[in-house]
Amino acid sequence: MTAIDPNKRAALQIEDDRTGLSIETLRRAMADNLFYIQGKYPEIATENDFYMALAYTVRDRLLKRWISTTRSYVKNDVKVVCYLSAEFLMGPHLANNLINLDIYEQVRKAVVESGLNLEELIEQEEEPGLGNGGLGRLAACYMDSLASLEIPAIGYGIRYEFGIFDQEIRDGWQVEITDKWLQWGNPWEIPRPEVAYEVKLGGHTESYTDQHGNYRIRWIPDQVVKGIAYDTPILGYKVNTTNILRLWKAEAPESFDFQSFNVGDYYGAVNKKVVSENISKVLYPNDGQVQGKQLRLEQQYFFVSCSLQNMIRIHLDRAGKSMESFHENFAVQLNDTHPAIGVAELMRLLLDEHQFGWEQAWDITQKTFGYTNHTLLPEALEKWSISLFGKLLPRHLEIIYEINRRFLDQVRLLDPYDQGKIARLSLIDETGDRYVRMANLACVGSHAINGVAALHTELLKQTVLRDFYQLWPEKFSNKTNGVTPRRWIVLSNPSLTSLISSKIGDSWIKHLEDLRQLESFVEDRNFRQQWQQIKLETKRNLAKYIQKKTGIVVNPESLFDIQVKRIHEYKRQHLNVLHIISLYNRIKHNPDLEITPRTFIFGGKAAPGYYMAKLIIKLINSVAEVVNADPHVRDRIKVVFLPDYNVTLGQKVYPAADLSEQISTAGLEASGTGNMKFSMNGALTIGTLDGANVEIRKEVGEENFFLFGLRIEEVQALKAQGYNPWNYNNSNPELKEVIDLIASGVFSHGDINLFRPLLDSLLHYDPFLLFADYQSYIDCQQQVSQAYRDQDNWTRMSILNVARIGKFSSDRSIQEYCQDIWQAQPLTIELEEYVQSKAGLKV
Ligand code: 26Q
Repeated sequence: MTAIDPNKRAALQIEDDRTGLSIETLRRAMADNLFYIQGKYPEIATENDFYMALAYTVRDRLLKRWISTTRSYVKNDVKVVCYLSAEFLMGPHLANNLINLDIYEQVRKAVVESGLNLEELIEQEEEPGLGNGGLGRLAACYMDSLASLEIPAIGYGIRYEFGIFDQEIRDGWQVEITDKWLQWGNPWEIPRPEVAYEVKLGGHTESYTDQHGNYRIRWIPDQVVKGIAYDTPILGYKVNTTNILRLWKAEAPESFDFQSFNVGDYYGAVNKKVVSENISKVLYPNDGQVQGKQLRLEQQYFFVSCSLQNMIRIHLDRAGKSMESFHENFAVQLNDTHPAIGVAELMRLLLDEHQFGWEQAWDITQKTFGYTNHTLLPEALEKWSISLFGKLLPRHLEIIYEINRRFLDQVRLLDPYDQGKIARLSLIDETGDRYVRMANLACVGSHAINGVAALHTELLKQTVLRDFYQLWPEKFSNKTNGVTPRRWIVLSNPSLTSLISSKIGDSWIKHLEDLRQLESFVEDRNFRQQWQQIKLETKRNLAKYIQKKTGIVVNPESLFDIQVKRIHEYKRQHLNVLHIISLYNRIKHNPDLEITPRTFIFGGKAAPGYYMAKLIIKLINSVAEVVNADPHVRDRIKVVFLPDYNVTLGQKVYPAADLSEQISTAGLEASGTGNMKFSMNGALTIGTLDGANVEIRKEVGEENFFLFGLRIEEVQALKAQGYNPWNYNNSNPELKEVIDLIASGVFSHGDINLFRPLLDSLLHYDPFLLFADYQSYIDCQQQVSQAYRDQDNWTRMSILNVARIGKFSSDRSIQEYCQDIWQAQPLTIELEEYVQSKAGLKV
């Protein structure tokens, strides 16, 4: 062996500290980052400083993979999936990256050797709450699966300065606190000030004749904002593929500052900056009711325009590429209608900036886009008043009129006499005030349209998108949602993960269908005992957390009955409450009643302007206050509302559940994804035949699922015939007693008016049919209680739920999207050692 040149030895050490995975290297790298990035040494460092040092140590290990990935994509001329979403609810990155890098254990040891605790450092991370609920979290699970399946992909969205509000409970009411997730810095993002685009707003259009004598349109805006890219690397599980989540921040362009400065209007210049920055300031916290606010349309257009301009730049930067082949290199998926303005924007870019003719531009546009619908609720269908739309996006309105003119001409040829159909298909709603219908724009501008569960897709075809389905049945398909087992089992439930892997190996983490092999252990007593033991251990952990956060002491041996999700009338948290009060009444009537002890756990945020949802939170807390304090109850039932439900809390909650509440009125929950997370962690479901519940029940077996409530056809029939809640109330004494008790003021310190709006709605015009499903729900809960008494058999059912849940991996969903909609192929990424040699660092 020849001696190593001392200069090279120094270089080797630098390289190793950035990429090495041995415990000693990780420990040294952390110490180094603490010093050189945080400017601290251990004696004065805060817990957060240590977290940052570790986060940068992990990020260093992502960067090499990221650069190799990007270079490979360019070299191989791949097709890239672009997932456009106004929301990405990613959850904390640190632990997830440790899992996907497969270095959790090494890092734990390195952290211990530094005198620290890994779990405590992980808890330091403030989660990026850039989404409301299901739709945003789905986008995050899909980013994990795309990378894990080695599919080239970019997630495009908005870098909100304030994400979903933090929730506090004061006197039983929800109080919203601004989410300052960026206050301690974000080590996972890399700002790319050079990746920036101008986005025009307002103004008017003009026509002109270009140098070839063609008639053209020019858009003269009255405002321009600049979008700056912030990139977060998204590493796949045990692969090198590292995709990008690219979020746009809005700023004022320098030119505007400069103009105002020249005329001496310094204040005006600064003010323009403030107005521009408003666009990416805050996430709209309502996930149902749409409001038609101008700022929301500005947000949507802003991120979509930046994203499409970015794709075009990437495309044209590739040697020999022209816009004619754009759709061969980019598949753009619209996550609901929030980015649907992209259809008009791509048309504008092709027509006005790239001088395409209409037919060719339209052909490229339709081949580029796919549209996923997430709701059937009419109030959630986005529409924008023509006047607002035309004021903000005058050129897009012209383009939409032209799309509509050509589209409706085509419809008239097929069906000239059906005026009703033409009015329904039109991109413009002219039934009253005129509006642009974003779902219609998304449908005509896409080659593929999908719902998010089998039932939901069927309903879409029969109801809101019926006319489009009749026109283009071939465009429609179902893509049942899925969730990533990396975050929702491996990361959140490590004990269950080891038990499963000790029996069947760990292939299931990438191929969730392999969990089927667990079926052969159902009759293994020892295995069942271990399974039960793990459930108890996770329940103890949650019990500790509950006590720390709420002061309520719960019994880990009781049945943990959990409903966590956004608070909505259609999700019927208040039906759950009616059951609790029914049990309470039974105990009051018969103090020695033998009932299965239960802990009812709720969590979820209400949209700040949704009064009824906030009243439901108040009701839950009020019932909790009375029930938990009543000595007659003797701890047989406990009610807990966990404040500030988010991804981090979800990771603690799903593993600890015995019973998962999925109790929406049939036909109203498009899919649900929490239902999948619970089941994956061995909870049994009580649920209606709604959304993905239908498919979950089919997979796990009807005997392992607690079904209740009206079916969709029965809901429709009941509504057609006229639903009369009074009939149920008057003929069901137990129900009447519950309602009367709430009305009496027992839960509101004697205030008989507090819950009146809720009771009025239930008794007079409840579209969610609580009373119609009440008895069926109560009976079904009785069966649950019975079943739970046979712990051994309950455990069998729990194991079978996990063994048969494989279909609901987001890997399966993404594979279906790739095959049927995106035509995207995987590309295996090899680590390129010469990355560093180019920079002159390799020895
Ligand atoms: C729209 C316009 C203006 C302001 C806000 C919005 C907005 C924002 C978020 C509208 C809807 C949302 C979120 C919807 C959502 O989360 N839907 C859920 O999507 C899940 C993933 O497909 C499904 O599992 C759920 O069933 C569905 O409710």
